Amino acid sequence: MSGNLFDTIETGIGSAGAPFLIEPSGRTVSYGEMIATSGQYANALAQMGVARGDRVAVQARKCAECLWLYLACLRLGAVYLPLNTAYTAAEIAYFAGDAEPSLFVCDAETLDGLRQPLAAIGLRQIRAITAPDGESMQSVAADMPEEFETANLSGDDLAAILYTSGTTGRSKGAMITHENLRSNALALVDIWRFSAADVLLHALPIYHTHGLFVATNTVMLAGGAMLFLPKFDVDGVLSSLSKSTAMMGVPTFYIRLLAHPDFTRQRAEHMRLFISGSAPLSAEIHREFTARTGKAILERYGMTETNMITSNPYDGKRKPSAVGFPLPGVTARIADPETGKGLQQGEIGVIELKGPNVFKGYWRMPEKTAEVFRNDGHFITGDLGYIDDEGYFTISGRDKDLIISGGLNVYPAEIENALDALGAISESAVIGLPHPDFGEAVTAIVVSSGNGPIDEQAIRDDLAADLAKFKIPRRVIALESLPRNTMGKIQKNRLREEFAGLYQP
Ligand code: MCA
Ligand code: AMP
Repeated sequence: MSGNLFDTIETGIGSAGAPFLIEPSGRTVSYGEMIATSGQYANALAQMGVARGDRVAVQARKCAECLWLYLACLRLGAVYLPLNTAYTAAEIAYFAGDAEPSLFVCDAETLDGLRQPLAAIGLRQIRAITAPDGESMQSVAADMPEEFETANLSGDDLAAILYTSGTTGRSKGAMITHENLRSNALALVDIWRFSAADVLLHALPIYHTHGLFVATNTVMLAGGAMLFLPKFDVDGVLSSLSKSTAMMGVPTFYIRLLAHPDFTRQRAEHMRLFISGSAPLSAEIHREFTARTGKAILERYGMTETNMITSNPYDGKRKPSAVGFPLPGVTARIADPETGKGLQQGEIGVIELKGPNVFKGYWRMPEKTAEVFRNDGHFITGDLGYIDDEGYFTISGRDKDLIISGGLNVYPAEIENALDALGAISESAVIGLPHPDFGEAVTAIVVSSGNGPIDEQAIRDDLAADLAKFKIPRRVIALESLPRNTMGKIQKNRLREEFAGLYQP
């Protein structure tokens, strides 16, 4: 069989009439319709001149049409490049300039605003995903034949590029292959027992690994259905629980559900599985959830570059604060961050792994790719952890300067560079502080350049011109100077300690 992920999806479909996508309106799209529509979208892409290996960038609100486009890219052998809807035009221009997509797809409302910055970098083919005119992806696809011969690919061919920021420098496009996605989703179907009887409550965005690959690919390979909510909102989720069997979420989902009095044992009764990932789920929330519902959240751990790495067991103890065992086919170890030498059980080191899930490298950045692999082929995650006496992996910290806010990654260096470029600030340190809703909150500690007092809101507004909202510091705190060690390095730990209670109720 071809290495094309779509062929594996199609082979596994039991009946063409089985439901695939259920929208809040009640509209249900069957697997047969999904195959037909993705064929139309693939024909539309081909007619627009998109060829195998070409990138198709997409920044659009969550909708079924984005899924048809994703599947069409798989079928054609094009490379799907989803982008966070919060990204500003300046951020988009960087990604598009770097990835050089042959087509950019966006919402009808953002089309006009993006035309100029994209034209400035030479990108001319830009379309709305849906629009009343005849030019949108949806309109063009509607007139296309349903039959499309899915490209016969190698598993090593690219399926997607997802941008991840770095601790220094520019964002990097992680190149994900068909086999990365296929192997990972098959493992997840197996260990999480997904089947055609499942209905996944899908409330995640679909521009990241979690909502796009972990959720969607797993459901499709099992032949199950998805209840496709436009976004996470507690009321929408509460009213959908009785129609679902499983949910995947970031910790903020569970924090918000627990904060709602209507989230009761009875509401959750119908669900066989709640999964959490993308950020640490506190032991407190894990226990509170079990006390409320009688069910234990299954926590798993992954990364854009690797898809899912470890998971707590379906049967057996789902340990609070632990992320479980390596997935089938994945080998993971704890290593000395400096030397890469394997450490003993119980010792803290960096988590490293090998397996069919590990990406192909960063788009056009061979040196950056080389930096994240050991000579023996292990991928270096930058997450610190240990293996406990029962073999469970536990993440204890990060060997990378990263903040995770509501499941979204923010790299302090990017925000510090933007702050330092403002005339009012001479230097800055951006840190993550404990936040009751988002887990961590982006916080800027700054030193004034002496041209008057720091106006917190003005600084936030200035940053928001170019940076996505979730990256904007919730608070900007001015100090006389930043604490430094004898080497002159800013001591972020001291700042984190000093301001630890800033967001506590
Ligand atoms: C929205 N805002 C945020 C965030 N989301 N600020 C910080 N962090 C966020 N995550 C901003 C909004 O722009 C708004 O700004 C204000 O915060 C309040 O928004 P609110 O209505 O509370 O937010 P929301 O729309 O309800 O969204 C919160 C959310 C959402 C539901 C937690 O961020 C979300 O769906 N996160 C999931 C992200 C995810 O899928 N991560 C997976 C990455 P203002 O008030 O100024 O307008 S994949 C990954 O990490 C790996 C591979 C893995 O292991 O999965
Ligand atoms: P991303 O770059 O968006 O793929 O984010 C990947 C990072 O999210 C990992 O390197 C971890 O730091 C973090 N992460 C994902 N899942 C978990 C988890 N269950 N517990 C703690 N951190 C997690």
